[in-house]
Amino acid sequence: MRTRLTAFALVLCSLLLVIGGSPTAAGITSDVDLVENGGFDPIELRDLDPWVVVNGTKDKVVCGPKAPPNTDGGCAFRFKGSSNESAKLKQTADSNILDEANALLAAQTGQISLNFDYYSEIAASSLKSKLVIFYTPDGGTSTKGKMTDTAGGSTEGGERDFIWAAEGPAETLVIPENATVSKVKVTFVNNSPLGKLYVDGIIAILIGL
Ligand SMILES: [Ca+2]
Ligand SMILES: [Ca+2]
Repeated sequence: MRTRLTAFALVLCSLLLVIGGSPTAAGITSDVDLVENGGFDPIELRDLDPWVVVNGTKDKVVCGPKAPPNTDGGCAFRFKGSSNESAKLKQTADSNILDEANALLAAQTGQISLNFDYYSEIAASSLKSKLVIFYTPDGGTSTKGKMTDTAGGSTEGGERDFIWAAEGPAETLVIPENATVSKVKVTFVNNSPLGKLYVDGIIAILIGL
């Protein structure tokens, strides 16, 4: 009987852990999403918020038949090139996200990565991505961390068959334990003279090391 009760207790504990998410041994959230609405879905909303478009010239969320084949969730953000194009898609993390990031960093070193999917049929396409973070190390002075990437050309998968391709800065940013984050901004800048290119599945994530 005792053995059976012990087994039952173990199963119950496992269930509670699963229901409660994926806490670390210390019970701290193991990762924080630094951007929201990285997928621009669902179709009914065509939702841009909380992203902001600057210098927009026909740059917007597109869904359904206006999105490329195999668009995850049905919607993506479309940049349309033009002469002197410098359209920006940007998002600044809100205070709730900063609070979550600082809670994670209170007990562990953090590491930030930026990934997204990119689709382009035009060889002249060029899209810069950038993540900037301002933080103050424990007892230190305000520090700026930055990582960038330039996605260029078409995403031809062979025989004029275009595909969604994974993109993003190859490096990651390491944020010291006990640092206080004051700002996180993710920006995409389109420098394409013509053609359309699409981004979707934008994920900027802070993990504990
Ligand atoms: Ca999507
Ligand atoms: Ca444009």
